[in-house]
Amino acid sequence: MASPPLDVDGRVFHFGSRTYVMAVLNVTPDSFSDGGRYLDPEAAVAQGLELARQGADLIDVGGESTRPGATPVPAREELRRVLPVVERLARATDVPLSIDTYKAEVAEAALRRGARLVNDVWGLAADPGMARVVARYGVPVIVMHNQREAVYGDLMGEILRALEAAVARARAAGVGDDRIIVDPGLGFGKDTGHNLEVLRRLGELRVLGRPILVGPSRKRTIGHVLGLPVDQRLEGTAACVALAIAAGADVVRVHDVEAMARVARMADAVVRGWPPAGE
Ligand code: HH2
Repeated sequence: MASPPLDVDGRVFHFGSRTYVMAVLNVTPDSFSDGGRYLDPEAAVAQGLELARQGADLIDVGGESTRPGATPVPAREELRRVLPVVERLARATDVPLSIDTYKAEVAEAALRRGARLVNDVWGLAADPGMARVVARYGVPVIVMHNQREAVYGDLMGEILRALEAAVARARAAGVGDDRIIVDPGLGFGKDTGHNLEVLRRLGELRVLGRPILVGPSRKRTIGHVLGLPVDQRLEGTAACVALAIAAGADVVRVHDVEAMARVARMADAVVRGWPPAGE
């Protein structure tokens, strides 16, 4: 059964009717694929507007790279990077902004300046204040599975249990039941075999009864399979996006918005029927 509709500041997401596209906007010097390109707030805002033009349903602004080996960033520096961009972009576009952070202080400051969702790659477990901030602002939250070591006895079972625990943390803090989106965390504490298996078995996350977000975009698994550098992973990303949709994804987090919005629309026509409801 489809998850209930999600109202994000007046924009309603009807999960099940189509796949939604979350655009990546990294305001970092070291993100694995777009690091350094949008450090200047002006360039970041211009890129945000371009992503909106290309069809983004959400724009995910991040100020700290989470790629393996990236240098951790203190909250002060993360705030310095993201706040000017969130503040200006929120005024310049109607597309809801999410803040990609696991720090409550960064999330709260971004929410005050116009962000409308929180994307936490540590599933509300890294900062004890995070769930409370999400609840206080009444915003939706993406809880992602993550762990340090790529070691599993039962891959999907362990991801499911960890996501259940993240959902429980959100609910215990008072986050509305219909405001929690789950994400298996491709590339986070997972090797290539794990990532491929997660994509293949994504539909198993449906038992959680939440919208599913997945972020395969340009990731290392694609590089491993195809033997291609990060700037040549468009087709690999497209294959993952289409198959994720067939397996039950509701939202895809991508860098190449125009191309992946087309891939999603085509995959939706096959998976969800044609013509789309409401057209
Ligand atoms: N992947 C990245 C960052 N944030 N958030 C969610 N919910 N799901 C993901 O799969 C995910 C995420 C990593 O990608 P990117 O932002 O491009 O790189 P970096 O972490 O190097 O900035």
